[in-house]
Amino acid sequence: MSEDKDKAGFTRREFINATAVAGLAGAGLGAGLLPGVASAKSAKHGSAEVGPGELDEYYGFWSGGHSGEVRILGIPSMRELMRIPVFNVESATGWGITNESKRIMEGGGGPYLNGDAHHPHMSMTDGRYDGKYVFINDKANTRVARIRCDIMKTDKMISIPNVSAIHGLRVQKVPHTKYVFCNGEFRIPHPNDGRDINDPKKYKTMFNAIDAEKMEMAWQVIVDGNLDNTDADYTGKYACATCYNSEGAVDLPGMMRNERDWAVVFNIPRIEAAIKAGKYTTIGDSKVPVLDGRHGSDLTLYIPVPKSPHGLNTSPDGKYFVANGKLSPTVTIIDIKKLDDWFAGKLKKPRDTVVGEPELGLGPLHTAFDGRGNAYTTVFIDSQIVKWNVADAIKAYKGKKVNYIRQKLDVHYQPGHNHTTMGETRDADGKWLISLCKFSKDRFLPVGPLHAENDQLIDISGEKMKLVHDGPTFAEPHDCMLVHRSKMKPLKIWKRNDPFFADTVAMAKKDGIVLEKDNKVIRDGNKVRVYMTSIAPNFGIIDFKVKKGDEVTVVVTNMDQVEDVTHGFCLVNHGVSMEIGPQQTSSVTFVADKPGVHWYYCHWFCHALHMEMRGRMLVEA
Ligand code: CUK
Ligand code: CUA
Repeated sequence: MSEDKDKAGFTRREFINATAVAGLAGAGLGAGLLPGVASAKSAKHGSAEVGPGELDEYYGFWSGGHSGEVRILGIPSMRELMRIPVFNVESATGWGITNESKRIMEGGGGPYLNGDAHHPHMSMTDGRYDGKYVFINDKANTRVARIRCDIMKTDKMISIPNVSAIHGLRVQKVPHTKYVFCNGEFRIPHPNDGRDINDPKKYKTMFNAIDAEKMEMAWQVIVDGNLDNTDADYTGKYACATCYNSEGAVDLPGMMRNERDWAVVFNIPRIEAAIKAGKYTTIGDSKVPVLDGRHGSDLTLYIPVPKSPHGLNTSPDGKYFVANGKLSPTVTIIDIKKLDDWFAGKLKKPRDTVVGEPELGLGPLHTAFDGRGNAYTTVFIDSQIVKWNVADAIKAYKGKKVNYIRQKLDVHYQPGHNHTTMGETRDADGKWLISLCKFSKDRFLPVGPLHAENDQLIDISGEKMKLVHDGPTFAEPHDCMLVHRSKMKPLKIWKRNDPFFADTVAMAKKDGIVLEKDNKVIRDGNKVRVYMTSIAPNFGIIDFKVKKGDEVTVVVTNMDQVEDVTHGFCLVNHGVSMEIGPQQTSSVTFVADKPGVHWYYCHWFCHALHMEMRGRMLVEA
């Protein structure tokens, strides 16, 4: 089979050889020889097959659940392209080990060793993905992180004050993502300092808005009940969240008592005006403006919907919020225009904003849209995806005899989220649907008591949904989002002035170091800073001496300019590992507490002499 040639005229094999030869000669490849991306056709529409060397049409961003990470899959091939460590500590890249990643995790109150990532969502401008950031929640440690899509690394993390467990997360879609909205799920006393622990009536939770650009808290709104999922509208005026446990109970039977809970609507302009007018409080040491949005507030609207609703999804035509019933076989369609009427005092009852409540099956959890007026709802207990027509469901609610159900497709098994290509934006294109199934049971080779989950790819381009692929995944993608590749512009090589390692550059500057060429050891009391370059297959320093007990910081700058030539720095028996991409600077700090000879080596395969790319740390007793 012939290999595609890239722009520089190299085949893949020649490219690797060229790097190896250039390295052997002791010089990196000149910038003029940077290989481009192999030209590739994209997959045929309607086929999930993406041949060797061909590129996928969509980037899929998958949450990694309690693995704490985010994964990038190519769609429709379902090939896993990358893992982005976020709330987890990761061995290969040194996430949670390097100084650069630790600084980011400290912003979120960590590092913790675990996370529980549910909802990855991309920043938008005018209701369309802008390719800039992906935001993700951590339910386990009440954090929200941001991934920069040019480098596909986490660049900010914050800990959300005054709440416990961040669950639902979505971005403001219009006019642009000024806020990231996220739900505090569990109810706790305010402040949570030992008071009221035996009095659940005094527990509360809050709806939170984060300033997306600064990654700082903007405001919080106290609610009744427990917040679950959320989404924003296409006017920039409203966000809506599902809200269960209207009973305010702390045990399961108590939370099940009421027949109805709520979809809560947040009026963003009113919230902003209230803050401007100083009508807010703060809690404990936190300076974040806190508003009271409980029943009786004019900042919110509580729409009663059947029993413990779960997913909340906005239709891409901007007309409706859809709240998924979970313990009711229905979803509730809320007309967003009628919210204007409600807040203008023109409606009598909150339920007057409801225009449909189709019955779909047992356990509706999440709904996706195809941009052609159809919705696709996962029904967990029935293990199905139900395709239904929104306009017909609204007609049926008015009493017309129409069948709004278009098709029920078995999925395998027990689906949670589902997601369509571009489906949470104005650009919903109705090509592919992903069903994230919580159980795989018999679909794959058995691998012990712990099973893979099953992410299924469904072709929705025609009249009928068609299951085309089973994709096993590790714990536990709750949610995903599918972005057309035209929206993405990831870098191939780091920029030397990238803010990701700016603090390390500043430290080097204080030491009088030029990172791009200096190979020097600086002693500062019992602190030792080792600055070195790396060019395949050499580290700029192959041995350095320190004393037992020194705190050592190793800073490596990768001077290779060749795409895909990443080096590593791994110090044996010290728990030290880091990735250094082309033109990146990475650093790690540890205590040299073991006298003797300790080898460090490059652990990212970079060159024919990769095995030889190493050096010694000599620790004097
Ligand atoms: S939740 Cu998991 S299936 Cu966290 Cu979005 Cu619905
Ligand atoms: Cu450098 Cu392997």
